[in-house]
Amino acid sequence: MKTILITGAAGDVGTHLRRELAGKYVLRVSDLRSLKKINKQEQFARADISKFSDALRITKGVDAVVHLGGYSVEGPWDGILSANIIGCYNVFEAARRNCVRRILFPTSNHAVGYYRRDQTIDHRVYPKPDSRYGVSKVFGEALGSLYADKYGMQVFCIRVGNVGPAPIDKRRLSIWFSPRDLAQLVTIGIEHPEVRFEIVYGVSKNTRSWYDNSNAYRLGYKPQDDSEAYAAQVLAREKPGGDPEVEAYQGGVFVVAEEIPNPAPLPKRKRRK
Ligand code: 15L
Repeated sequence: MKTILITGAAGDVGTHLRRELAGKYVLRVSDLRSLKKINKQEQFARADISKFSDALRITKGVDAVVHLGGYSVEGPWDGILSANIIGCYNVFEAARRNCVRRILFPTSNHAVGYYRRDQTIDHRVYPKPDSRYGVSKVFGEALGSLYADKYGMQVFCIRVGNVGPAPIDKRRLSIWFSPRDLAQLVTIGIEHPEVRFEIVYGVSKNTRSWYDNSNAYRLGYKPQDDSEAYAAQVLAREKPGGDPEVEAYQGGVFVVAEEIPNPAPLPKRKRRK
């Protein structure tokens, strides 16, 4: 059985993924925070990926990395820099030094959030990040491209929409990613024999999608879910009006967001006396 490192395992996406992949892989689950529950066939490795020594330690001896760790929303530049730029570099470089060839990088719809909602975009479009967070995801994609070309690593970038049991609002009807579709696409990223450098969209087969996800389909992705089943109830909850700027762009509120507090703050360290 392959051993897969999941960084940022305590977050929402990590929690869904661990549940869905249980029993298929040995999961080395890593985070700054403690995990509420550690399952059988999971190994917990606490790490601060902004420290290279931690990144080296957790990537040792694994078959692939799913790098979820870091800020998952807009935030202060210092935090984005340390977790998503330095941390991301550390994970790629540590994996390379530990001869781990395959990295899955769950990037984000916010790497391309400044495309308009009336546009359909594919994996070849020029990045248009909608936030500093989005810029950090573009950085990770670019780093993946470099490590694939320069070092022959196998890099699978998933521009994740919104993962959850059901779509939560109108925008998410276009970018919803059900947990079982997430698990299917991640499994393709781990197992597909011909991955060199790929960008795919991490979304279900949503009727209202803004993406041409043909690259994922080419690699065998067959999503099982469509947000349309929830559309009536989601739209009934929607308030009329709204900021035209937010409504125009795929990134939604991220195009106007400034510094949102980190949902995964560093644990308070005890002061040394
Ligand atoms: C993301 O990239 C975030 O990680 C997630 O928290 C959601 O905000 C999602 O995008 C979204 O666009 O809904």
